[in-house]
Amino acid sequence: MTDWKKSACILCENNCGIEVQLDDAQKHIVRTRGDEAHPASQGYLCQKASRLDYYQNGKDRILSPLKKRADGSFEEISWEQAIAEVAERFTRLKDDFGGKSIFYYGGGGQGNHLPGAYSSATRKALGSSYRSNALAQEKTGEFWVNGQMLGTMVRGDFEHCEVAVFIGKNPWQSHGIPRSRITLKDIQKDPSRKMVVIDPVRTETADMADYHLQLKPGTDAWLLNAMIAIMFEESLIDTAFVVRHCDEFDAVKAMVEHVNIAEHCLIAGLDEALVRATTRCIANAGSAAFFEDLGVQMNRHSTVVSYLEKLVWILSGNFGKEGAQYIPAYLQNIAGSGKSNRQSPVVCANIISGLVPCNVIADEILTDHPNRYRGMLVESANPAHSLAESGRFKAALQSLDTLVVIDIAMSETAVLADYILPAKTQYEKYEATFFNFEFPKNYFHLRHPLFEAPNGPLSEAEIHARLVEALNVLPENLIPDLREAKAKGAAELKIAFMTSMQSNPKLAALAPVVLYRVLANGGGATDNNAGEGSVLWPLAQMFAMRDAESLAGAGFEGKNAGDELYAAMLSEKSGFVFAIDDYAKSWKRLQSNNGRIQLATPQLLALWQNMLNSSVKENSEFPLVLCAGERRAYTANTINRDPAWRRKDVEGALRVSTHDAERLGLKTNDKARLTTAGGSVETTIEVSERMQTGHLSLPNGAGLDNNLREGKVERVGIAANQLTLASNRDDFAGTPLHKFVEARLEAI
Ligand SMILES: Nc1nc2c(c(=O)[nH]1)N[C@H]1C(S)=C(S)[C@@H](COP(=O)(O)OP(=O)(O)OC[C@H]3O[C@@H](n4cnc5c(=O)[nH]c(N)nc54)[C@H](O)[C@@H]3O)O[C@H]1N2
Ligand SMILES: Nc1nc2c(c(=O)[nH]1)N[C@H]1C(S)=C(S)[C@@H](COP(=O)(O)OP(=O)(O)OC[C@H]3O[C@@H](n4cnc5c(=O)[nH]c(N)nc54)[C@H](O)[C@@H]3O)O[C@H]1N2
Ligand code: SF4
Ligand SMILES: [Mo]
Repeated sequence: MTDWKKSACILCENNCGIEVQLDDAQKHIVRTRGDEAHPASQGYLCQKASRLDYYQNGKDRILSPLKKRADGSFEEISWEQAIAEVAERFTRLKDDFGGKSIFYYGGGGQGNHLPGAYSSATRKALGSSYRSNALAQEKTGEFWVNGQMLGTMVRGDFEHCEVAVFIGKNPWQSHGIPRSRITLKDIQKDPSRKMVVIDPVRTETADMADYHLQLKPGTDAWLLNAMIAIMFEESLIDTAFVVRHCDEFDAVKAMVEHVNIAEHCLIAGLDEALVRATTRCIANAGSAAFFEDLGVQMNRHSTVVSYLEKLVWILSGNFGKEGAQYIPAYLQNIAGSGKSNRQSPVVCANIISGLVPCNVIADEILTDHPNRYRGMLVESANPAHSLAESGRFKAALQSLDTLVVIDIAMSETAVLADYILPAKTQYEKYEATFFNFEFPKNYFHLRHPLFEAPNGPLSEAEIHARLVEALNVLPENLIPDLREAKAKGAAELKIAFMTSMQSNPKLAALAPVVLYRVLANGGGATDNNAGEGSVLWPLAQMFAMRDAESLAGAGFEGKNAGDELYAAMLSEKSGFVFAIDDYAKSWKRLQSNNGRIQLATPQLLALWQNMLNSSVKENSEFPLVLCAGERRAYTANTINRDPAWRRKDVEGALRVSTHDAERLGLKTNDKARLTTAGGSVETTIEVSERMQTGHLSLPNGAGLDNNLREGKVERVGIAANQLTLASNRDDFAGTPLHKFVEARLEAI
């Protein structure tokens, strides 16, 4: 076994720091422990991190570029041929139909965000302007609401809050806050702190809560209306905060006047006294941190719920102070502006933060509309499995003129491609994420390669550099000139780079691959050789200009602060703190027009009114509600493809309440038929006391197809999106309502 090497776990957005030992052949991860020196995770790991070798040595790895033959099988081709033909096919689409006909999907998953940075160059070179990724099937509604109210994203300070509120979020399993289980236990142990969980399921997190509002699935909008109305009725509003910092209070007040608290609690299936006690607990606390996640973001009225959730913490004065909501420093803002000033070309869906709603992509392809998408580049994503109504989405991918997939493995998406470009795994290259949202200290971690890559795969940085070169968009002398400047020193390079970008604004978009070619001439990350980390150089310089104060707080000061930050990015193998703020900083980061929080806008009010006008209807054909994709002990999207990685619940059973199971005569391990408007499957049952009557739950990421290339497909478990419909989506943001899939269940 080798020495302990540092990296990070890539199975969820926490990216906990790890130390691993490899086998003698340097092929496998044989031991894993938490990296105590990592500034965010501090040695913390959950049970999934010990299973990372299932990723590194995963099923169905692709080692050579592949081209689809007419008979549907794949032919191995050289990189020269692959790059030339992909560039040629996309160029033809661009010439015939415009670059807008080439759609880009993906760019990064739970552990890898550098590919997305490099792909921006390829997209620019192709003139491709429509894109999307998983954020547009979960977070875009919230991004837009944040944009309306605050002009930027926010997070909650769970480390220091008096009251923690989780709505549609199960951090015990899904994490999302650093060292989740330790933070949850700290709150539970401290009698002066409280935990509120709003979830129809009695989750592991709910077990720890002081207040568990176990509402009926899909009724959060009614519950939150009741809570806001209670705040008005019981004078629980932080009036001083509202007067000082907020606009449009009267508009909210006018809306709430029509809310009947008792009726709304009844719709949510909750005891009014409990809702009142919970509301008081939140509003009277010195501070409260909130986390809303998929349980509401993939559910009925999701955009309105995001809005009402924010009203609760704003009206109770929980922003810009310790233990409340904050705006973190960022290197790369993955949430975007939250603005929606563009629509998709075929169905005119709202594009939020630059992302086309995932649920309309198939509609934008399966049409004869002249502006339909005709080509697609998919990278680090598996939309054929992860997007709603996979049958129809696969048909859409197959009907494209050209589909190119950059992946490490033969995924459900890759198998449909005309060309597959094999990538190095996240442990064979420099890699990082921009999931760093902590505050007042924020950190960044560039991971160094653990393994030598096998012959064949390339990093995305190299793939995009080759594609951009093949598209003939770089001025001939640019790279030699910049390399010459680099040889003279960092200051010379900076001047030469800035001058070339200013002289030709079109070049700025190609900067990632330009810098990769200049900074990363092979090998490891040293002062002037940054591997795939090259794209961090401009991010470091821009952060130094944008947020010198926070950077100085972390010890990077003076005119070379940007260079020093970049050097630390390359050298700090456990990650490091790049920004330290004080709590008041969130106020300076507000991006609303007048520096005040907007409690209402005409669009928000219109959505809210629509929700209040709506009603809850029973569906006699599908009387149950299925949560299609919940996070469990051994789920991790489709990052680990081999079902054997799960230590338990290998198949991913359908969880059914005791009452429903008795009614249907079902026991754990029985088979049953689950039917929705989208499909019908046979599934294994787990009777669970955690579930309420009428509610069913399937895990996410199960039902993967192994052995796709050989054609002898092996599938274990249910792929949740066999059962979902793309039309089951939020009216405004277009995000799927996967947590509210009407269903019926029958014993077999
Ligand atoms: N183990 C594991 N962790 C993960 C991931 C993984 O695949 N596996 N994926 C990561 C990713 S990509 C994401 S986006 C996050 C998601 O993290 P979460 O959002 O926490 O994950 P989910 O389990 O999908 O949904 C959260 C909760 O919503 C509840 N819920 C269902 N219906 C309703 C409802 O009507 N109202 C309310 N209030 N709640 C409801 C469910 O019971 C569940 O407990 O997790 C990340 N972490
Ligand atoms: N019904 C239902 N559907 C859901 C959800 C749900 O709860 N219910 N959850 C949704 C959520 S929140 C999310 S985030 C999405 C996730 O869905 P996707 O965004 O599609 O992400 P993954 O499934 O993780 O797929 C990642 C792909 O990247 C590949 N990969 C891994 N490492 C690398 C690399 O270094 N380079 C390249 N090029 N490729 C790599 C993997 O092999 C895999 O094919 O799923 C969503 N789909
Ligand atoms: S899966 Fe567990 S160990 Fe891995 S990053 Fe998430 S919380 Fe950390
Ligand atoms: Mo996600």
